[in-house]
Amino acid sequence: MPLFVLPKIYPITDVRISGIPHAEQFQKLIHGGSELIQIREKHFSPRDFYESAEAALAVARQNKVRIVINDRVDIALALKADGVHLGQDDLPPEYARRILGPDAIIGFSTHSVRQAVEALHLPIDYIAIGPIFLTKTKANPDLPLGIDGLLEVRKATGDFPLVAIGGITSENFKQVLNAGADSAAMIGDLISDPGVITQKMRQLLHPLN
Ligand code: 3NM
Repeated sequence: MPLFVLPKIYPITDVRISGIPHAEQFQKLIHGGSELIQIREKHFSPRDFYESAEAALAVARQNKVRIVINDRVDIALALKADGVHLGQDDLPPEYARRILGPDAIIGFSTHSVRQAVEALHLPIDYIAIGPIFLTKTKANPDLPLGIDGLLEVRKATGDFPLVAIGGITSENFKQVLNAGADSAAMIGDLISDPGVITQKMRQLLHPLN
C-alpha cells in the first residue's frame, strides 16, 4: 500500500471555538484551499453530530474535499464519509477498519513515542502526535512533547504519515513541519475568528501572498 499523502495543514472544526456551524467552517476553510478537513464535536448528541456532519459532508462533496469524522465510526459509515479519526479510548483501529473497509482513511491519536511506535502496526493511514505545545482546546491534554519530542517521534516512526497537533499556530507551524511532521493539525488558531478563517487558511498554504 502506498503511504497516505497528507496536506500540509489539516484543519479541524469546532463549534464552541468558532461560534459558527461546522458546515460554514468547512465552506470557509475550503475557500482558503483546504483539501482534507476533520469534523470534531465533543458536545453534541449523536443525532446533532450526525446532522452537522451530513451538512459538512454536503459542502465537502460539492468541492471534492475529503471529510474525516472524529471518534464516530458509526457516523462515518452511515454518511459514507472519507474516514474517521480515533483516539486511544475509541473503537480500536482494527475494528474500525473492519467496519469501514480498505479505502477509508483511518487516523489515530498518540501522545508519546511509545504509543506512536505501537501504532505503526495498526491498519491506519496516519498517526497524530500531540500535544506538541500547550493547548486549551482539548480537555485533559497530555504533557506537551515540544519540538524535541516531535523529532524523537519522527525518528521512531520512519516515513509513516505523521500529523502534529496541539497549540499549533500560524507562527509555529513551520517549526513542526521542519521537525518532520507531514502535516500540522490546527483548531483554535485557525477557526476561532470566523471572519478570517479563509484568509488564514490561504496564508498558511501560500505564506507569501
Ligand atoms: N488532540 P488546538 S491536542 C484535538 O494531543 C487535540 O492529541 C490533541 O487544538 C492531542 O490547535 C488537540 O486549538 C487540540 O491546540 C488541538
